[in-house]
Amino acid sequence: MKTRIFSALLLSALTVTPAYAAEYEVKMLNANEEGNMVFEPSVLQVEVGDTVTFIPSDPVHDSISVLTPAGANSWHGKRDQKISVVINKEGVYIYKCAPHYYYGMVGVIHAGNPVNLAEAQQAAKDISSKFLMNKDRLINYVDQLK
Ligand SMILES: [Cu+2]
Repeated sequence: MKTRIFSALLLSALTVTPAYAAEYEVKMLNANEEGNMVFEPSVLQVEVGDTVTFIPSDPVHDSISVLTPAGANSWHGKRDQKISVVINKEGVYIYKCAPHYYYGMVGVIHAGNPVNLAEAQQAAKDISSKFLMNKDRLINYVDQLK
């Protein structure tokens, strides 16, 4: 019993220690509770140094960065393939699925302070004006970061 409590304490200590870079997964989906053609989670908070992997859970999706903070890694995933990205700068990242861009299939990652929030808000407006559906989606995602 003592061992079990100790293990639980050790495990919780490890999960809150920032020295360990975390790994996150974002699913590329045809639909979920949020709607059609959607990333899950659509807004993801990470720390600088963490890795985000995009998973082709449903077919005909990809992940391509649209806006990244200055000096940050950008990415260009291939259709139906997994891609991992190290989030190396703090700020807001916006990415899209190319086949479903006009459906509003976009997502947001943010790390640390949203240093480029104003730029991200402007980009969200510009990008959303091109969408044929889910026109409020990206603006709502970015609004969550204020
Ligand atoms: Cu897609």
